[in-house]
Amino acid sequence: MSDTVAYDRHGDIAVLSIQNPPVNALSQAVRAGLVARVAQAEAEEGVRAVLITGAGRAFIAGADITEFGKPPMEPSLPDAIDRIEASPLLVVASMHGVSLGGGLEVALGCHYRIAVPSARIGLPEVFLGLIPGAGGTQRLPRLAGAMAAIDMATSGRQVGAEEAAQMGVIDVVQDGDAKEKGIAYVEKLLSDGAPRRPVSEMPAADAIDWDATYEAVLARARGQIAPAEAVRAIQASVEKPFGEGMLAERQIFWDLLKGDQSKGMIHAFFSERAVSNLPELKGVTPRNLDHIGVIGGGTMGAGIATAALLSGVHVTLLEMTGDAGEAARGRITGNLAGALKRGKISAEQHETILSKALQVSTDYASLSDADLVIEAVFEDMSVKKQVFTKLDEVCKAGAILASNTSYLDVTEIAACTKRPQDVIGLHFFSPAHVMKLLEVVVPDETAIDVVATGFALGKKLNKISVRAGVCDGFIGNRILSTYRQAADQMVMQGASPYAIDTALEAFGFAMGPFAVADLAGLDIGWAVRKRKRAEAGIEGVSTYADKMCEAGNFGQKTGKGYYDYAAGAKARVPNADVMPLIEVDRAAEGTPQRSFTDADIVRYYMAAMVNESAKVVGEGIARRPLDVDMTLLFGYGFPRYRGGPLKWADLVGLDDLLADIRSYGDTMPDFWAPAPLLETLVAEGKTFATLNT
Ligand code: 3H9
Repeated sequence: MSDTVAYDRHGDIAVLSIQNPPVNALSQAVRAGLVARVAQAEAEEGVRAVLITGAGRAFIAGADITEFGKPPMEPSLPDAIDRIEASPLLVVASMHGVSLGGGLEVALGCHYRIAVPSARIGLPEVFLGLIPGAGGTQRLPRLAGAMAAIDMATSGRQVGAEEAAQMGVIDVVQDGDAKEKGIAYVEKLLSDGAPRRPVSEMPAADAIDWDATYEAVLARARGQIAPAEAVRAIQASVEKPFGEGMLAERQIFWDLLKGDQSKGMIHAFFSERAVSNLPELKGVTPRNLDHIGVIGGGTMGAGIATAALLSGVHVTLLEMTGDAGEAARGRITGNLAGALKRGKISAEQHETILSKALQVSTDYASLSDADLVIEAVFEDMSVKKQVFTKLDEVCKAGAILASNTSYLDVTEIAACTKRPQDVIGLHFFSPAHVMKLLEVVVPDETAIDVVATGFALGKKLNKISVRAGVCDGFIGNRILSTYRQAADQMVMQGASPYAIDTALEAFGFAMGPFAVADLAGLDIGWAVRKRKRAEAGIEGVSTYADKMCEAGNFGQKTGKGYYDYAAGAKARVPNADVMPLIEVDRAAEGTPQRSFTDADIVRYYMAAMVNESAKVVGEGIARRPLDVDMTLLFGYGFPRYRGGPLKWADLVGLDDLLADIRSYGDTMPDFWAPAPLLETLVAEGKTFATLNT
């Protein structure tokens, strides 16, 4: 019989212990094992109760996500849980670690539930574009009420044992070993003569205003459909008998599983874990990371310092003057106060960080002992080179010298030092203590343990780290620059920035490109354009975007950009000065005008993004398509339920996309030159996913 569910006797109790490391996912073997072990307990002389526990660090983390998309294998999870609940024996769950999704559903199929105080329960299926599919939406409302079930199933949040007990989901919370406490609890239930108590036989929860709740959840989910569908499934638990409610839940679950949103989110789940997992780093020991230096205390430097301090690292921040140093300290203090307010650190940690872990200095010599120094100074090659030359002089042997540049050539920066093997790019995203993405930019000469240390730093700082090769803009900003140009092309061809933002926000981007530009500051792009024109020897050019900046409109920070923010950042309205400036450029360029539907806008923008992404992968700047997907998801507001640009491309079909790219190229052949990798994949009938392994 199955080893994935161990069986022990403790007097008249059969103890079933799930053993499927690392997190006891409910694979087919576990489901079959549970059913078989319950039957064994029923058949054995003298068994009066069954206790279900999880071996290792969790009760059960849910259905086995790797089985999704494969042909169904018997027994199904709902059938296995029905079988457990229907047992004539008393069935009890003893929970520790997490009980998520199908794991909580197994516990809800038991007649009683005990948990240790640190246990957490949750229905995270929405993060996979799904709803609970094994009775969670039917049993949970019967115990906790419709509103509590809706909260859990639509937010996916984890609930601690005490709160779960107050909700009526857990019967007893007791500290100690889950198995031992579970056995003692079952013994007590048996001696008290406690009856079987199947949740499916409990009365349904009270009705609520279903349509209003559905609409509210739908509006909050920004295009994701699963949360609102969970409301409908919970509605079925109230309005239909248990069996029919289960069928309704099952139908919704299967429809969602077949849909693109769950495919995108499941791709994101696995890619998020795979992205920092580079085969060449296996077995490579990272260097020390106890003391980090940060050069420059502006928003970026202060953010990086904050992230490092929050992860327990000692930071020395270097500024040019005492005043600038104090301003930097003020920024970090403000960031830490935010972390304290949100409960990320305790008052004591806050105090220790400010009094002991942070040092502000104006002397390069204070970096002599740092294990790694990151510069976040002005984005200019000669300034960076001055900094690195100085660092090369003062830093100890083996110290890692990192640049936070977002565009510049890290190989060239490294070349001005005598230790190019110790130089790396660590591209954080602003605000660095909040944004999850870290691009680890690796010049050819960088030592492998330096790369490993970049990833170790990312892990320590709780970032999603992506390996990037050296090119202008690396992975993210290079692709951004291309799809931004596509947006600008559409503006010249007849779409307004507002129509473009609206279409792309409806597609699921957190913000459209022009709203993002306003947030980031229009002066940044202006400076880059001026630099590139100067490098190319072009003078006297001033586009509508330049004119907006010349008028002092840099976006949100000046109150006006593409939008007018007089009524606040969220109450943006189009800036009335912008369209007339655009009209002037359209007339001057003589670009043929056309109309764009929302779908046309999305297609044009996404085609540019996918094409550049394919070039980035084809050139080896990103190792795998999933590296691009995670970069866009965690750094650029790409909707998670679409998985990333290359997952999206696979889902919509590469041949149609290539045909569109070729058709856009009729007027701008250089910009729209198809990526060779995309052409190869189409010719071979393959998808980007085939390159992810
Ligand atoms: C569901 O239950 C549907 C049902 O309602 C209905 C069905 C009919 N399956 O995250 P970690 C792997 S939907 C397969 O690094 P942590 C993970 O990929 C499911 N594999 O550790 C990783 O593999 P690798 C609802 C899984 O300590 C390894 O385990 N449940 C699963 O930071 C370690 O994971 C969820 O959505 C799984 N369910 O976090 C829970 N879970 O080492 C999803 C994990 O090869 N899981 N793996 O990279 C989580 O939230 C976190 O993994 C957890 C542990 C909190 C459990």
